[in-house]
Amino acid sequence: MEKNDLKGIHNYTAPAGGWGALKATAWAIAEEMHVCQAAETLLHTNKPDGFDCPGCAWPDKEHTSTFQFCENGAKAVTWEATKKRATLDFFAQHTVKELLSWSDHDLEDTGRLTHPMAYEPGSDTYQAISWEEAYARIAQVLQQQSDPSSVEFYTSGRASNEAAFLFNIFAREYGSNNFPDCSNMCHEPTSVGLPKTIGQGKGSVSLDDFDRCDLILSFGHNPGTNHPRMMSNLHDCAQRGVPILVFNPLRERSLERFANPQSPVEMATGGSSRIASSYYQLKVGGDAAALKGIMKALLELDAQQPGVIDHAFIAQHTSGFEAFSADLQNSSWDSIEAASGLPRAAMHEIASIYAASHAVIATYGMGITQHITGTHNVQQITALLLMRGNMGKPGAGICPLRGHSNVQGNRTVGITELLNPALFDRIEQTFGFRPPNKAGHNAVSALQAMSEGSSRVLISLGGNFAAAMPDQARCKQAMHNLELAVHLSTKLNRSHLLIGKASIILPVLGRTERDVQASGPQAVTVEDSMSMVHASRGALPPASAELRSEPAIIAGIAQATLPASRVNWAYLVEDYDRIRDLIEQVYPDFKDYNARIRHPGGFRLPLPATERIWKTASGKAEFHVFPGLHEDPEFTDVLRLTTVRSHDQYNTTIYGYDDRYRGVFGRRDVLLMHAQDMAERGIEKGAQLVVQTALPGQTHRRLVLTAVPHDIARGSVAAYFPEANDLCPMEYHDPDSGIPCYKSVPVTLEPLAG
Ligand SMILES: Nc1nc2c(c(=O)[nH]1)N[C@H]1C(S)=C(S)[C@@H](COP(=O)(O)OP(=O)(O)OC[C@H]3O[C@@H](n4cnc5c(=O)[nH]c(N)nc54)[C@H](O)[C@@H]3O)O[C@H]1N2
Ligand SMILES: Nc1nc2c(c(=O)[nH]1)N[C@H]1C(S)=C(S)[C@@H](COP(=O)(O)OP(=O)(O)OC[C@H]3O[C@@H](n4cnc5c(=O)[nH]c(N)nc54)[C@H](O)[C@@H]3O)O[C@H]1N2
Ligand SMILES: [Mo]
Repeated sequence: MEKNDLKGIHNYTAPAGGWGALKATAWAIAEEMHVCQAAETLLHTNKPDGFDCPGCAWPDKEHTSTFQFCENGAKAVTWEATKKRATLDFFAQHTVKELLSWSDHDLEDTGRLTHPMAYEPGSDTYQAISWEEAYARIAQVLQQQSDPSSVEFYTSGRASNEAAFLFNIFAREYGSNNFPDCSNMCHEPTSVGLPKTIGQGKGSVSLDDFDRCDLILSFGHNPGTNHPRMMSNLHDCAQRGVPILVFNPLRERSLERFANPQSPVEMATGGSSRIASSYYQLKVGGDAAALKGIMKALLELDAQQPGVIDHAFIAQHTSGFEAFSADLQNSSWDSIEAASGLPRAAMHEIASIYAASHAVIATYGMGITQHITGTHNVQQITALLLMRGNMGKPGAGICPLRGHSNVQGNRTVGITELLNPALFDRIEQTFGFRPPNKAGHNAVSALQAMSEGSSRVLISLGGNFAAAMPDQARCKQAMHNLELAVHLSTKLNRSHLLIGKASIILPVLGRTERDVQASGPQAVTVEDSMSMVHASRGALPPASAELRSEPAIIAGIAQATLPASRVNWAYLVEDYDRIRDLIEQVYPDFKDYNARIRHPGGFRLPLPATERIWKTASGKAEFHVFPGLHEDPEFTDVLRLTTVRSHDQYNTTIYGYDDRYRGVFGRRDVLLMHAQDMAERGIEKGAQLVVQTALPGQTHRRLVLTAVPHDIARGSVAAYFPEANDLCPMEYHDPDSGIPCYKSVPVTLEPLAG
């Protein structure tokens, strides 16, 4: 690693992974856990009789293989299984006002929450209450609401299927369809865009397809940090000689070179493998234009060499291709180049590589979804695949990289604000009540309702809603407006400290911990990003004797709130098999649920597109024209700010201050910029800059950051989430999916005065 003259900034030139990753794991363990317990715990991660890693939603083959080393998985596990505790004494000694001045890292670093607590305004502290008292207080506020749709039920994607299902049934019986959830900030464009194109809101590939593909197109994700177990699959593909084309404005080290900690040879010899065969540094927000360019080049190639486009597949399986290709023909190369930041020659080159391949997987993450064109972006990737029949055949398909380890499962078992008469019929048949006939709120509309005062209560099943959302000033005000906030959490975070009239923290068991109910130890289930459902069983003793499981807490609140409930809550919680039997009644895809999760590796939910069955309005896979190229009207002299995760964080959980592969150490206050963009503006390395949102009426949004030259596309700048969230206004979201545009905020820069 080369030193740089700016504090904490280095040039990282080694491959990603390797011994650095092993060292970082050892450090995380030493910091958080007793070493013997750590070894035992990590060996239980992603095993048939163990717990599902809370780190990400990437699948494991059969869930049976030997221990898969994963640095960031180890951090996620040890952060939860930490020996540190945020005790009642701690809360007695620190007022909420004081804690608000602490960093996100320091808040969570206090350790696991140990006791149910309520906010006491007199002392401005959280103080112990009993579980029964907590349930009674929550029930009282809920029962007093004249309109049940004034209550928001937020879900973060770590909740199990069992917890999410009970949460959804409780909310709907209570009378609310308000389900803001972390997926609204994450893969909502996938959930909205894919059903309209291929008839399912989920990916279509399995791990076996990675063994059979002959080309991978990787758009806007950073797997060395966020899906480290995927690196093994990419590494295997690269070693087989599969070209991997990467589309990313930042040069991410793990997508260039990777030393696989699973490979004894690479570890012993200090060797590494190339990952990307070509790296295309398009502009932030340039994907839709780049995709159009590639598809336009493909049409041109087909005119010269008929057969490049799979016309037979298109005729038999798709609709809308004529209008779609006419739009491509009408888009000019000049405008495509300007909007994508890629030269025409690159798009021709990509089209030729694509045309020579027969089984292609396209992978994508937040670099695609968190845009005003997020849904269009997803649909353009699908269109590219459809043009050569790369859907529903071995080695081919679409692979959205889901975020939280069970975010996909949460949606499958009912966390959705949309009215769904077929689902409501099945809920009515199963439980004897019908959910209300009023569409609910997603994350953005929930926060709008809270800030306007029409929503009065927030119940959060995990997560850190107010810190993860854009527009921090609005989030704070929205939280302060509430009559009651209830947080089911493992650790202290900022949302807990934004207090309205009343606030209650309920400490939960984590994935790693034993969950024992009346019938004995319980397993929960989760769905990974390839639609495999499997069991997860914790192994560690609970962090505190007071902890309760998420299903038990939801049942406790429900029982207290709805004395005449149609659901026998206590009975369900005694044995989670009973919850799964009900999930199966409401969702027939879970047929033989309890039997099938007892097989190692679990089972795969049906994915019709994998069999070329298209559950769309037309019964075919559909091409959707994206009539534009740009994110939104261009502004003069603006840069596009993208907000990304460092290597040392899990969303709003900040493990530490290093971002090893980007060469940033001990700080997070950086604005990564292209050296020429700095030179043109007379910005020196290390200059303090005021970053200002350039959207009309939003120029009051400002943040001071330090300019750091980085290998990033011209016209694009990057900063860390969540620090930069206030630069993104709530209204700046994709109109189709509602996802906030965290990845392309137009900004201007000024030197900090003085
Ligand atoms: N260790 C760890 N693991 C995690 C998480 C974590 O925070 N830490 N979070 C989990 C969650 S909830 C999620 S959703 C996933 C997130 O996983 P990712 O999708 O990898 O998340 P991001 O860090 O937001 O990075 C997105 C990538 O997109 C690139 N990018 C930015 N703007 C653009 C653009 O306009 N176009 C293109 N093509 N690329 C762009 C960035 O340079 C970056 O490489 O990871 C999950 N796993
Ligand atoms: N600017 C910007 N903003 C973003 C993003 C971005 O890329 N840029 N990404 C967005 C994305 S993809 C997502 S998914 C959201 C994340 O939004 P959230 O899911 O709401 O946030 P997290 O930071 O994952 O939540 C962390 C908290 O979850 C709690 N927790 C951890 N484990 C458990 C558990 O097992 N049970 C319970 N009940 N609680 C638990 C802990 O108290 C911890 O403090 O952020 C979004 N915000
Ligand atoms: Mo996410």
